[in-house]
Amino acid sequence: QMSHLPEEIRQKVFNHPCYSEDAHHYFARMHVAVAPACNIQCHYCNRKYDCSNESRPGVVSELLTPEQAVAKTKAVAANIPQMTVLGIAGPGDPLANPERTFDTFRRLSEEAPDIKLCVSTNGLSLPESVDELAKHNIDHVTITINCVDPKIGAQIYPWIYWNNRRVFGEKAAKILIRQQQKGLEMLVARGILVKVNSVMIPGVNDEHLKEVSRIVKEKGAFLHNVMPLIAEAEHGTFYGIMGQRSPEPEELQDLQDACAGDMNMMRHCRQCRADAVGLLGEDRGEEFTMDKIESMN
Ligand code: CLF
Ligand code: SF4
Repeated sequence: QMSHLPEEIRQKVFNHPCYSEDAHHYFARMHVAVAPACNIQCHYCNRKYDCSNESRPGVVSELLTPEQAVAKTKAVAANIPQMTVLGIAGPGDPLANPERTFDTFRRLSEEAPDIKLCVSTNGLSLPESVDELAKHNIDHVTITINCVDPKIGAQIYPWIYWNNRRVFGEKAAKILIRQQQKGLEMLVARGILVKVNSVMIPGVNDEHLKEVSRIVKEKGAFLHNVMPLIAEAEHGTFYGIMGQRSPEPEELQDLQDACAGDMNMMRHCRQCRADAVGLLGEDRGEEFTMDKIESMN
């Protein structure tokens, strides 16, 4: 998969466990859950759990202050030598918590300069955040883009919080889509690598995601990660309650194959917790809870 990429991108992603399928056997990532708030509502989220734009729903991460996040990063880096990437991916939207997110990045770029920084976002606040992201040397951003059509968007996002008020339905979806696309273009123009995540929702955006894949590739995203919706009634999400089904593994694979004609596809995503630690699929978060870190010193 890496061999399809231009050399300059290959240099940047060879040790990023999400961005290179080969790398995920040898290099580890960690997440720090410093971002509790969110500025939109997705029908696959009930906000009690980690942001499902990047994570498996139904999981609750330990919320950290930026200071605790740095202590955790140092403890993990000292114990897991393969640790190359730190991501902020929740439990809400990192860019809806700009003080906490950027304070964490600022401290880390000073105190742990060898670690690559990564962030994932729903994209609503992305355009206004691009300068700040570039300033902190973030060279990888993930945007969750589930649609480019507001009619479909209105079936996924009931509302967004925009200019201090709630906006609903297609009007909301239109603003979100515009911000995501603008953010994508701005990041690419700065040379910041963009991966796009999409949640595959059968009967809602499954066919549409082929168009999404084509468009984000055209705009310069270098990797597309189509993840399955996980909708279970006990998670209390709108989709869960409404009985919306998750895709079958074969449906997901067929869609990934259909998109792969135009785009590099990620197929090894593990839908990590917002406080995940270690190699993908080997979550060592339990070893690095704050009370354990404090007792290490
Ligand atoms: Fe984390 Fe996400 Fe960065 Fe990776 S995870 S912020 S890009 S460092 Fe990776 Fe986990 Fe899938 Fe995310 S396997 S959920 S794609
Ligand atoms: Fe939930 Fe994440 Fe969607 Fe916000 S962006 S509503 S935290 S899934």
